[in-house]
Amino acid sequence: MERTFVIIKPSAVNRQLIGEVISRFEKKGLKLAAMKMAQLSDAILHDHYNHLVDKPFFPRLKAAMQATPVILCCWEGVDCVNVVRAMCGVTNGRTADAGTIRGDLSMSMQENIVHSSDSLESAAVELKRFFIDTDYFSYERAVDKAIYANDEV
Ligand code: IDP
Ligand code: MG
Repeated sequence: MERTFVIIKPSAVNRQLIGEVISRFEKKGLKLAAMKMAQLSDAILHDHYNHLVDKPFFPRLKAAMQATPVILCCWEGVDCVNVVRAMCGVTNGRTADAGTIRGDLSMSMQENIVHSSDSLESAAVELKRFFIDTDYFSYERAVDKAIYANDEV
């Protein structure tokens, strides 16, 4: 089953939205495969936001990502990389569609509640960066048979 990587950012932790974000993914039918709380180091943020390290706003972004511990999650489901990305909405909370996490919960480009992997390839790289093999759980839920038709899984 496909897996994607999510960070529930300090903007969500500070605003007591951890449960709201997890609840949206859970209600959608995605399955939690791994989850932990972490204080992100300079080194891991340089890797994770490597495409942004030369931007003028990077020091501010790094400080914002270190403002509180974050929640790291791996969600599992059919096509879940694209499903989760669509549920998060575009980067800027002010332009993200209503109904998305950022569109409903954020007014900011930087303080946008959640990170999610943007492709299958980056999901694999990001999951390796933040989790080790023993962090993952494989289990059956009572609802699993109600989430997909037989030919979808
Ligand atoms: P994404 O999170 O939608 O994939 P990216 O362009 O990969 O967006 O940027 C990563 C994160 O960096 C964003 O979620 C946001 O928190 C922050 N960021 C991106 N562009 C800006 C900016 O112009 N100003 C401030 N923060 C930004
Ligand atoms: Mg990105």
